[in-house]
Amino acid sequence: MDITSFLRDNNLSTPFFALSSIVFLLLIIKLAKPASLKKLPPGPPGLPIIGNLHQVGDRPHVSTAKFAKEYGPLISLRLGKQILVVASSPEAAKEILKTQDRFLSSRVVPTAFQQPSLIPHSVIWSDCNQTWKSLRTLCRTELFSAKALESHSRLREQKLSHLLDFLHKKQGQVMNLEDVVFITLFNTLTSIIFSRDFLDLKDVHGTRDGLNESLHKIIEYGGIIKDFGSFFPIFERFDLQGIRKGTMRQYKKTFAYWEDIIEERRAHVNSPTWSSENAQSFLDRMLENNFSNDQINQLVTELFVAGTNTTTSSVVWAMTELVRHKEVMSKIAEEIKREIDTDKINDSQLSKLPYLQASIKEAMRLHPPVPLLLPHMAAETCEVMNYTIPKNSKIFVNLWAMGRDPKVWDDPLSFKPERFIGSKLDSKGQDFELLPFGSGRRMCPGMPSGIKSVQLILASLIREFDLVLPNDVDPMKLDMSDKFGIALKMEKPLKVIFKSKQEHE
Ligand code: HEM
Ligand SMILES: *[C@@H]1O[C@H](CO)[C@@H](O)[C@H](O)[C@H]1NC(C)=O
Ligand SMILES: *[C@@H]1O[C@H](CO)[C@@H](O)[C@H](O)[C@H]1NC(C)=O
Ligand SMILES: *[C@@H]1O[C@H](CO)[C@@H](O)[C@H](O)[C@H]1NC(C)=O
Ligand SMILES: *[C@@H]1O[C@H](CO)[C@@H](O)[C@H](O)[C@H]1NC(C)=O
Ligand SMILES: *[C@@H]1O[C@H](CO)[C@@H](O)[C@H](O)[C@H]1NC(C)=O
Ligand SMILES: CC(=O)N[C@H]1CO[C@H](CO)[C@@H](O)[C@@H]1O
Repeated sequence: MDITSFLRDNNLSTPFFALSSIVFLLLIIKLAKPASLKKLPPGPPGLPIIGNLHQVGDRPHVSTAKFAKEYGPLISLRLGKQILVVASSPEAAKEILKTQDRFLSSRVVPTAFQQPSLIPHSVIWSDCNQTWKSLRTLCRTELFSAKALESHSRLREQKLSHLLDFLHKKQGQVMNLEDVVFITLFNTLTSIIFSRDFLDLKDVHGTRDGLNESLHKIIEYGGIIKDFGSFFPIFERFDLQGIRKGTMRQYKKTFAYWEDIIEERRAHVNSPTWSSENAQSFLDRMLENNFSNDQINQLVTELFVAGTNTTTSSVVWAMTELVRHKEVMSKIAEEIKREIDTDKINDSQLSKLPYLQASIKEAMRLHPPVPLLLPHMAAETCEVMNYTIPKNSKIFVNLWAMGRDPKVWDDPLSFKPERFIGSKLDSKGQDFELLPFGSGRRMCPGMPSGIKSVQLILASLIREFDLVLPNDVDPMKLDMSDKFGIALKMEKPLKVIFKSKQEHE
């Protein structure tokens, strides 16, 4: 039967025919519609011009978690001109960090770090290009490979000994855990890079030394949330808030601390008698690769910024939870006593401490040091969970929200390391429920070093000290609220008294 006889036989009226043609046409248009016209992930309605800017606040991990509860695991917000997409479920995280990793692994560079002389040498802020690849390769082989970690274990253990000796001497006094851990980790890293300590435990408030202050200021500038240049690109180049200028000032102060060391080692490395076996430090390796001072300064500062603040945050949050949960603390202490009989704990013994490891995972679940990962950016428009993420959108993965989601975790707000005992769930980027280091091509390259440091410091402190809160404060009444920065920190720093345990006096 041909179409005309079909129409005649069924006595279809002209209006019906016209209507069906329209429907047919619409269908074609819909099918042919390019992905970019599909809809954005849902999100709260915003205001003209500023969009949702006023709704994000200074704890974006918390505000976006609230929106996710209402609008689902993939939401979008508009911050001025910028579209922000936030993933808040393991499935959404997997789509972004695995399935579409190729398209969603560029970076949005905060105003602070948009320094024309330095940004071309960045590992953290480069797109996934040749610069990024070769810097990550250099770091992987020279800093984070099993061989590199082993060759640095002596330094790590030495800095830790300094910390333990210092705390034994200071026992009974109130200490700020964050400060002493930060100094220890910082000196470990500078020893690996420059064969030198830059901070001193005895000068714990950093008054004598401007380096700590400058680094912290760089981190603060980088963490500024109300970075208007990035929301309204027409203002970007004016740096109205002085963020870019301020950061550069601190960069210059920071670089001055190691300028002489670079020149001295450069002379060595360039001398005719130099051979690779003479290399003592990561600096020597960078010089062997013909790095300019700008290249060295940028990489080193990025390693300090990415490596010390995060690791300190992990130690402090874990210790705070352990102070609150005495039964967990005692179980760890027993495990250490049972498994380790040497004078000092070394790297290779950490695998014997599964309950300690479970406790660290549990602390990272509740207090991910980098709660939204570092900002990713879409290099291409692409589709995630049937929504469109337009090119140049900024993307967050909200680890904090996933860690506290009852759909993902049983009794999510309780601190229970037991949940990881006998479970295969790990924090190394394979299990999308727990991603303190991220996953995929942008995953933290420093993870092996970060994990070892956190385990070693916690194990040693627990083994040698009882921790007591000053003024008999009830541990369960500790203020656990957090503050968003490059690393999530406690609103009120943990102040504790270290008491040497009998057998170690
Ligand atoms: C417990 C400690 C640490 C945690 C929780 C942590 C976490 C993270 C996270 C979440 C990211 C971003 C991943 C993403 O954007 O998808 C990251 C990136 C990075 N981390 Fe770590 N990190 C730690 C320690 C370290 C250490 C010790 C170093 C080096 C000394 C380091 C160097 C870096 C670098 C260079 C990047 C940028 C990688 C890139 O953009 O390709 N991190 N880290
Ligand atoms: C890599 O990306 C960064 C920033 O996006 C840029 O400054 C740098 O020049 C790029 N490197 C190469 C080799 O394209
Ligand atoms: C480093 O400087 C910051 C900010 O200036 C300060 O709060 C902190 O206590 C200092 N830390 C150390 C370890 O000196
Ligand atoms: C560094 O420069 C020297 C001299 O210009 C050259 O011989 C050497 O091959 C370069 N090394 C690297 C790793 O590029
Ligand atoms: C760590 O200590 C154990 C026990 O003393 C020893 O067998 C092992 O060789 C040490 N490992 C390292 C890397 O020092
Ligand atoms: C996306 O749409 C397809 C086809 O309509 C559907 O089968 C699939 O379940 C959807 N996926 C999600 C994550 O909603
Ligand atoms: C844990 C830790 O060291 N946090 C620091 C990270 O940097 C910010 C910004 O300066 C500091 O305020 C934190 O104390």
